[in-house]
Amino acid sequence: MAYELPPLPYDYNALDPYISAKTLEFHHDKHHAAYVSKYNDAVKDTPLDDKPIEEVIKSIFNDASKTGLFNNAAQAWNHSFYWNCMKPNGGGQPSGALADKINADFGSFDAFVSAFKEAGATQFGSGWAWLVVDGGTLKVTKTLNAENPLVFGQTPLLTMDVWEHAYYLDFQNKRPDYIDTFIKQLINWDFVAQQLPA
Ligand code: MN3
Repeated sequence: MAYELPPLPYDYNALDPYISAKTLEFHHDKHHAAYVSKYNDAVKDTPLDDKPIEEVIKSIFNDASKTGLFNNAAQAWNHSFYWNCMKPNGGGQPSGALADKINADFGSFDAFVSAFKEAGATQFGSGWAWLVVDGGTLKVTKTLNAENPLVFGQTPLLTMDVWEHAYYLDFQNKRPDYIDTFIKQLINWDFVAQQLPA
C-alpha cells in the first residue's frame, strides 16, 4: 500500500536556531519525499504492496535482490519517526516510567547521554543512533545507512539521523555539536515515552 509522506509535526522554522528552516526544507521536502516516492514506485504492483511498510521492512531485510526497496522503505519509515523525536523547546530530561527505566538500565540519565553521544559520533559514514527496547531492556544502538531496529526485533523509542544531510548546513562537519544540540535542545521526551511498551 502506498506510504504517505507525513507533514512535519511543526513549522519549518520551529527548531531554529538549532536546526534551520533550510535544513528541514531540504531534509523533509527533498530527501524524505524522495525515499517515500521511490518506495511507492518500487513496491507498486508487487506481492508486498498490500503489507504495511513495517512488515515490508522486516520481510526483505537481508534479501540481496531487494536492497533498493529495503533502503527506500526503511529511510521512509526512519525519517517519519525522526521528525517526531524532536520538538521546539525539547531536550531536558524524561520523567515517570521512562526516567525510571533509563536509571535502572543505564545507571543514570548521564550514562544514557554518554552512550547515545558515543553511538552517534562513532557511526562511521551515514546512519542512525537509537534508544531501543531489546528483550525488555533499554539499549543504545547505531545502524548503518537505512537499517533500523525493527529488523532486529527491537522496539525503537528514539532516533537521531547522523547522515550529513541532517546537520551539514547548520553544523558543517561538527557532528558532535549537532548531537549535543539534539540532546540538549530538541528531543521530544513525551513522544519517546509514548513508544515504551506498556
Ligand atoms: Mn536523513
